[in-house]
Amino acid sequence: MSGKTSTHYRTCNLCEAMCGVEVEIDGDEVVSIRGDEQDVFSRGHVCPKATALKDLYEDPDRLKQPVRRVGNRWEPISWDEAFEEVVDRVQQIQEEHGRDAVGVYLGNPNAHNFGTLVFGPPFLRTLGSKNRFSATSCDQLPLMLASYFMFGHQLLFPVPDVDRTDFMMLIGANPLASNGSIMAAPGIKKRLEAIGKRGGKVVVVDPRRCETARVANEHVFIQPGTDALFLLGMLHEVCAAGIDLGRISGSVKNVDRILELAKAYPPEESEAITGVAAMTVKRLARELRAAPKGVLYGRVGACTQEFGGLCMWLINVLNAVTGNLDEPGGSMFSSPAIDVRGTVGGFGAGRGSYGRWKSRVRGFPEFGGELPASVMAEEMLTEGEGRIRAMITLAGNPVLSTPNGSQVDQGYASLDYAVSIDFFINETSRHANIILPPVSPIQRSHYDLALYLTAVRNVTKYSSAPFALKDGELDDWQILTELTCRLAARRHGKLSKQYLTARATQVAGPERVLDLGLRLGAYGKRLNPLGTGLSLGKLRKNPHGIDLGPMQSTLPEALPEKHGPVDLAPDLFVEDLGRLRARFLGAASTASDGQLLLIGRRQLRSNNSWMHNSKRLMKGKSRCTVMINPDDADRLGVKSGDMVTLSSRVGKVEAPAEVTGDMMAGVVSLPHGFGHGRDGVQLSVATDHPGVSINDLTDEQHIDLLSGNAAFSGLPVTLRTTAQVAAAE
Ligand SMILES: Nc1nc2c(c(=O)[nH]1)N[C@H]1C(S)=C(S)[C@@H](COP(=O)(O)OP(=O)(O)OC[C@H]3O[C@@H](n4cnc5c(=O)[nH]c(N)nc54)[C@H](O)[C@@H]3O)O[C@H]1N2
Ligand SMILES: Nc1nc2c(c(=O)[nH]1)N[C@H]1C(S)=C(S)[C@@H](COP(=O)(O)OP(=O)(O)OC[C@H]3O[C@@H](n4cnc5c(=O)[nH]c(N)nc54)[C@H](O)[C@@H]3O)O[C@H]1N2
Ligand code: SF4
Ligand SMILES: [Mo]
Repeated sequence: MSGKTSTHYRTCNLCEAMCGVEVEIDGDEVVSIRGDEQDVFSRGHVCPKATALKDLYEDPDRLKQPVRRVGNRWEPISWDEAFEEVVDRVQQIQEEHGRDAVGVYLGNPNAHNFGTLVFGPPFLRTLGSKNRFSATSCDQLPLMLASYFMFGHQLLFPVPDVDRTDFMMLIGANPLASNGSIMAAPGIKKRLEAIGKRGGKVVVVDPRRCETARVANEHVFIQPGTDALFLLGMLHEVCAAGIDLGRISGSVKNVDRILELAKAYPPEESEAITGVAAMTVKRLARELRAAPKGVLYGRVGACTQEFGGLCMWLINVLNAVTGNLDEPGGSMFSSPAIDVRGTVGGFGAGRGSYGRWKSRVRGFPEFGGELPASVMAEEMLTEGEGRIRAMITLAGNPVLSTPNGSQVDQGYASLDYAVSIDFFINETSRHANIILPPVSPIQRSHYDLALYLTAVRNVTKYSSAPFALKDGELDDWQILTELTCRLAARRHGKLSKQYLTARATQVAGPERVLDLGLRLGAYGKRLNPLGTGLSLGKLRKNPHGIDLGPMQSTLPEALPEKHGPVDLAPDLFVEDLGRLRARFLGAASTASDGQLLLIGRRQLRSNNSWMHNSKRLMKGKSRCTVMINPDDADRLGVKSGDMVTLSSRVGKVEAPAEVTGDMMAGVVSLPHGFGHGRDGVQLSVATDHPGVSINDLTDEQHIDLLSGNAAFSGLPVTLRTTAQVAAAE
């Protein structure tokens, strides 16, 4: 420490809220982190995780150089040796068994990382494997599928205009814990409260009275996994009362098809299944229609269920037929400074794709070049031609995050070779032969290429790197470009177009790419040095960000030409209604006798599976508890604090019960991201608070057959007290 501190402004990369933080720095030490009051987007808001950026940076368990596994030991090796070995082995396996023999899994932090977003795709192209997986199919895949088929682009994310709406219904979202998702809105609590203050209403539809439900005007309990039926009931009522497409009526097709199909779903028919009274559905439909500006918003709880695709489609349809699609206060599309949906600046993220190839074992269609994570383990474990023999895992922890984590664990253990690009030896990377660790997030420059697509205001901000990287420290983008160059050289020679392009990309580096993207974007300075508008230089001069104004109506211009008008009723979705009918209408209950339905939950002091090594965040009593309704607890003889065992088709876990009236009867909740007790995990704080993994219960066969998304919610489980289990055994 020099005793001389300096202040550095940046964006917190941990969740989608993109809060501005003020970081006090002394030499290469982080002295303090607090909210940046001048940040144009977050205005000082931060959550308890912001300071954990410092914990991550200082974490003694964080790897600072590549390591190679030798039996149960890890030995440090040089970057050069590590890159050579990885490229050798990948090349050898692909030569012997085909390109698809090396699989890839991309985790959530990639969405927060400019380097991996820009330099990951060239690496994946060079690798050329069709066995690509990501956290998307455990998350927002149904939303992207709906965007692809309705709007023609997988990244045309509908964003609720929370700051201007009069009626907002949140379905399966708990932004008070998650800070919002596909709705970047720092300080969401205030924004939601403001709706009520201006005379509007917030309704939360959730099987748990979650933190957001407590600040809402109304909370509606719903039986997990039945939201599609609830939404169809809403649609029935709205259509019967008369629809109004408003300004976009000329840019929409298949309206008649919607009017026709809506007739078949009166809410009276589904109330016994959803648990939402028909009267309530009718009233909510009336309130939505009557609101000057209203919006339905569905997230993880609505996506990760058996009919997630239908839910996301119906939410868009309801927003459209109430005149709220692409209107201020409704469901809008952002206009970011760099729009990866366009082709300008060479970003050109694809429109999307569906069904170009299928998974080998279960025949699931690809979406956007990826197969569902639910089939990943079987692709490793099922013998035969085309089996995955090696994995490259980039910023992901599928052993804890994907369905049937124990099977994924086994799958990884069965591989001939595995590489993790990660800074921790955790549940997944412990299977790696080599781990390539990037620097910690606070050490790099930052620009949110992906998340501005989901921001409730158009904003833009760049954070420079606070410290110069030391010898032997590499960032993700450097790891990826080096792998790409070496693989291209090995495959095509150093005079090949592939190698030369890879090298040129590496030499350009992130800042040049970013500057070009900003200049060529809608607010850009272009290439004219005297022009006004955005450039990297301009962002450097505005370390608190630049506000580009509220979301604007963008239809029909935003629709890709090839696609034509918004398709309100794509065949794929309409046909899936048959599956919904077969599943529920006619059948009495979704759980067999004595079973409960499992849902997950997020917690403010946690972030998926990888923030449990911060002492500051982990202090206090265990949060990995099974929440259960008092009536169920009475019936099953369970008291708060009792150890209970949950079991499903695929496994069982044991955790303390927490009896609470916040849970709907018949439903239990366990948070995800825990389960650090596995052998070989080197996270000293997390392993002291191991908890259990909900994904040792979730089932790779319990999925949304339409989208391939994991159906975490609504899984039938059996609950017994540990004493009952012992007596039975
Ligand atoms: N049951 C259940 N399961 C769920 C969910 C649920 O609600 N319920 N939620 C799902 C959702 S929405 C998601 S997004 C997934 C998340 O699933 P994953 O992305 O697979 O898991 P994470 O826990 O986010 O793991 C991130 C990994 O990246 C590493 N990492 C962090 N930052 C960086 C970085 O900058 N560079 C590199 N190279 N590595 C980094 C961390 O050490 C960690 O190992 O989980 C899903 N799983
Ligand atoms: N603190 C914290 N913040 C995070 C994360 C984190 O792990 N911790 N993860 C980040 C990630 S990767 C994501 S994707 C976002 C997710 O952000 P959100 O979508 O807001 O995620 P959750 O908090 O899991 O909220 C899902 C809600 O759905 C409810 N639910 C479960 N099943 C059903 C159902 O069948 N129907 C209905 N209607 N509701 C249901 C749950 O009870 C829960 O309240 O959060 C991000 N932010
Ligand atoms: S809400 Fe918390 S974790 Fe999310 S960006 Fe803000 S400070 Fe970071
Ligand atoms: Mo996520």
